[in-house]
Amino acid sequence: MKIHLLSGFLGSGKTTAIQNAANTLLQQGIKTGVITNDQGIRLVDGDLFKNLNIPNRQVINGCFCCNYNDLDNAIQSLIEANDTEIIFAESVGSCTDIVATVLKPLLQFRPNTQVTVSTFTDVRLLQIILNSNTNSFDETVNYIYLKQLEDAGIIVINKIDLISNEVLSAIKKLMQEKYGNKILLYQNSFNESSIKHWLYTLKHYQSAAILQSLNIDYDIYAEGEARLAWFDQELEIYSSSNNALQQAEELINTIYKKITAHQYATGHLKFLINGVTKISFTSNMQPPVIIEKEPGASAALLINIRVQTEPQKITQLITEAINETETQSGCKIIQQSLSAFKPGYPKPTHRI
Ligand SMILES: Nc1nc2c(ncn2[C@@H]2O[C@H](COP(=O)(O)OP(=O)(O)OP(=O)(O)O)[C@@H](O)[C@H]2O)c(=O)[nH]1
Ligand SMILES: [Mg+2]
Repeated sequence: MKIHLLSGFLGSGKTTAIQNAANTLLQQGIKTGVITNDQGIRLVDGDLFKNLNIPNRQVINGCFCCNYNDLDNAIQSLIEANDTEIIFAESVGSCTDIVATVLKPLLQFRPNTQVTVSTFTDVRLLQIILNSNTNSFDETVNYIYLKQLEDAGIIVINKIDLISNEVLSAIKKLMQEKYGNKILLYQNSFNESSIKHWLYTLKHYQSAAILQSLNIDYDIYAEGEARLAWFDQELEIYSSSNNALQQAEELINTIYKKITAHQYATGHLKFLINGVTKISFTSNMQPPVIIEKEPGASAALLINIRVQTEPQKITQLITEAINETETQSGCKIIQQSLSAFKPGYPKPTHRI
């Protein structure tokens, strides 16, 4: 039995890599399962896997480390229900200290299990942070980012398809200097051979037991977590003109435009339309989204947002975006659920 833990900053591509890796393994007949995890209650990544027909469980309301028993129950449940041989477990993108609080407890309490940890990074943000160029995140958030890298056995430098060969060569040099003692993978998570190379590395990884627990200041970590507000909401859009998907697109773009106008540093804005179409924004510089539109009287929209501001400000911004979309397009938007908060002080169940 193998458990592959994924950590790494918000929007770095963990879910994308898991989806493609799980499909590759399932096609080979290997019983594979996925555990997603985030702050909040209604989670885009969790719903996505439900609809992809990949065996999955969720740990909600906070990170694996603070909900270790829920993680363990999810592992057990996948094993019992599906005879699962390989589990990918994706931790919250603002979480760190995984080696001490998740990997080592798993090795101790599940001694017959092999465990790996891969830390994902978006190569574009990595380049900014390594070059100490200013970015819009608070220094406590950047502290978490760097601790995630330090904590890794394997660092996956992801989205290399989005940079030039020159930039890639410079990053490789820097990473070798700073993290040359770790396994460094340069990946495009949409590319089959990239994913197969990551899977090969995970299969042959033997060094989990010698990974060192981090030396980390939990006060700074807690402050970084709290700087990034969490917001999740479920909406139903009703369209008298049979254009619900068009109106979902309008609402998504209005929310994104408002977040950009406020210059809130974006961790990740995720939207799931009708349980199947995932839309992601991971920076303040993306073009508006265009979705494939079929006529429809209603559409379900699940929103997950992690940006650097106060939760009430996000709630207010979403309310304004909903009102504007209703007025401009004549649709009716019903709010089914809402949860908005600052994540609390991390209190791991175990720390070894
Ligand atoms: N171009 C490119 N885009 C990628 C790659 N991997 C992921 N993405 C995109 O990056 C965005 C975020 O991807 P996710 O897989 O949701 O990221 P995540 O790390 O799971 O995000 P959180 O769960 O919020 O922490 C999505 O728009 C993906 O399509 C990649 O290798 N190349
Ligand atoms: Mg994810």
